[in-house]
Amino acid sequence: MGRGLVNRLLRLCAVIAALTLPGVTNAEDGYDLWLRYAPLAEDRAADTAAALGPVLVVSAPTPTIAAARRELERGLAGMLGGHRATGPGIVLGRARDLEGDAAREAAPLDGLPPGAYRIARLADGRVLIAGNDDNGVLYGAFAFLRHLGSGEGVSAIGGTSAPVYPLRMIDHWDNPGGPVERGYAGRSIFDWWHLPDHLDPRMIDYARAEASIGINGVVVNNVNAKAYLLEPRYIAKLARLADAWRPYGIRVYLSARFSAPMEIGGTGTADPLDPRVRAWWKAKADQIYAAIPDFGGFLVKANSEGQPGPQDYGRTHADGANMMAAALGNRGVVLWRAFVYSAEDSTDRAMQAYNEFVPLGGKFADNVILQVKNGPIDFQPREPFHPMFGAMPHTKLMLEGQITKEYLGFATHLAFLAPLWKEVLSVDTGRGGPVAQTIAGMAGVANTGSDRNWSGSHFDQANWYALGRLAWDPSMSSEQIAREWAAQTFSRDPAFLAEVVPMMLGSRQAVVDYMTPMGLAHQMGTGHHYGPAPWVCDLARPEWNPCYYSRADVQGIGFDRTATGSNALAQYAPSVASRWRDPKAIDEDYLLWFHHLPWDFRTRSGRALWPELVHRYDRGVAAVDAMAAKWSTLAPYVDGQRFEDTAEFLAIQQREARWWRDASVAYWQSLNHLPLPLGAAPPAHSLEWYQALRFPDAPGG
Ligand code: BDP
Repeated sequence: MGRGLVNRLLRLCAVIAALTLPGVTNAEDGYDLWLRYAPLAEDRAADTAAALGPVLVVSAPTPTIAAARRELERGLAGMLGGHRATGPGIVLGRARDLEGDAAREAAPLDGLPPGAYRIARLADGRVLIAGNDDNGVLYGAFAFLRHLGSGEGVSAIGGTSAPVYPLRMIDHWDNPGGPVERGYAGRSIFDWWHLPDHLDPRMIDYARAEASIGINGVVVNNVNAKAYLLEPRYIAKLARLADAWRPYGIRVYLSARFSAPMEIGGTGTADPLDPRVRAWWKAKADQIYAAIPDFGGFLVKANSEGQPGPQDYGRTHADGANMMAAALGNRGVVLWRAFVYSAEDSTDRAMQAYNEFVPLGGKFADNVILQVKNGPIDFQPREPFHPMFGAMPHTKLMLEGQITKEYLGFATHLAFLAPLWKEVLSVDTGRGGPVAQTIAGMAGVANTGSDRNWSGSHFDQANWYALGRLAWDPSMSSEQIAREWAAQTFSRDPAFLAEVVPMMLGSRQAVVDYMTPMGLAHQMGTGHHYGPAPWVCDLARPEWNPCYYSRADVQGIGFDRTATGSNALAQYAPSVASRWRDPKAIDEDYLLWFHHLPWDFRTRSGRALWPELVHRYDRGVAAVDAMAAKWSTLAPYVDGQRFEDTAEFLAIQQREARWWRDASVAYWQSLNHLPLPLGAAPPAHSLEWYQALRFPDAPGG
């Protein structure tokens, strides 16, 4: 019997076993995300019901307070099962509306930023959920449910929490017709066609999900934007969404095409210094604010990958951004993307954004925020942090992460991204502290789509969740995020969490290992980025080619970014650069990002570079096998459909991890002509076989 068949039989037995266990239902499809509010264990439910009671709202029932109350009642109804809450009650409201004991308990909220909340137990046994504004009340309600849902007892729940960043955003790369750029979860969730007359109820569940993790801004359309989204008919549609989401503390933003005044305004130019252009944007902003008084602002991708921008008129990014910022005034912000690299610029692509933006430091208006990807290339499985972080102390920057896994196996591969973002947030820039301290906010490129489970896979919901949690508090550990997500989403059983949390925490490193170990990057297939294509070297622009990044040949591999090469290292603070300058001292996760080395370079394991690389590819494949084996033991804790969905995806990941490893090894061998290290399996197919694979149907392109 083959391994595949054995695995399938084992899984089938596990599913049958699970269905006979109490507490595991079979009717879940992932739609409820982490907001399932599954019944607490019998004892816990009884205790909790006795400790809680009716929700007593002390503030005027604004739509946000009403939403908080509804959510509490819904969550408690779910988690208490059949038990009636008979305790003294839950006091819910804004701090300033509280009196006596409750007001005293809410005092720590004084001076905290918008959205802060406090949960406490009053002397008379009532639970207090107080916010320092309406949104704080809502966030407090969700937090209370999250604690209960993660398995904490009422008496253990309490404390004050405030968002670290004012900007906590989700950027959708949704195109209005339905396709989602780099989307692997079906089509867009936004039904522009029926808006504004019909609002899909899913939009409310969407807002609940975002609010539950503290997201307070949503960009509804692709950065490669269509100008017509700024036309009045779309403003009306957007206004309906804004109205629906306002109670959930969400402001809407639009990706704005820089050439829109020409395309839909007849200005004949989009030159940011031209008075007609300036007047057009001002009038456009006024028109939007008339319909959406709390419109968040514009996200702009300019002079990047063929998008129009101020440089088309000999102007700078600051000229362009400031012009749009002036149109918004103090009503909103311009999120100007720093993801730029140019066909005319032959310097190392990793250096181009820094080169273009850092000289403009301090020249941006107060309501401009530069949105910078976590690393200097493009959402790779691992990149060093972007050198712009910390390098522009007089300009606001925010971090952009990609929740949708364009470069990490799409929705199919299990890769928990909190460790990726934490790695960047916590690294010391050498210029004013860790990245987390140099930024004004976080944005994540959405992974949502029309799939029932929203994210294309059950475990990819965790990445959406993690982005929100880290934008609220970047000091949270990946482990804590994984634990609370898994408890709410699957099972609170400690035995389940003890297995699934470590599995999640190791999953991203596994992807790094089997795709692009030791600092390799961008070895993915052309266009769609699905699967390995390290051999591609004939595309028109050098930096579109995987060979540009690997620089592999008969002698060695890696991109020399030291002084003997592109000197990208010089863009980092001296304290950081000095850590990375020496290939013997650098963290080997970044080795080939910064160094071109001979295949026989001695790595820290004692192995030469070539066997070390093969070792890491194999380690990645083995880690996926281990995840699949682990998951197959977890059926007793997970409902049938979600268990099986995940098991099937893990089987795909096992196959594709081998594909990545084998195709990469075969290609490097064709260059270095070195034998495989002792014990390493030869690739399953010839290099030509891998090179001949084509994927015209790959999603997300
Ligand atoms: C790249 C994607 C491309 C995006 C671009 C961006 O491949 O689809 O438009 O980033 O961030 O990762 O603008």
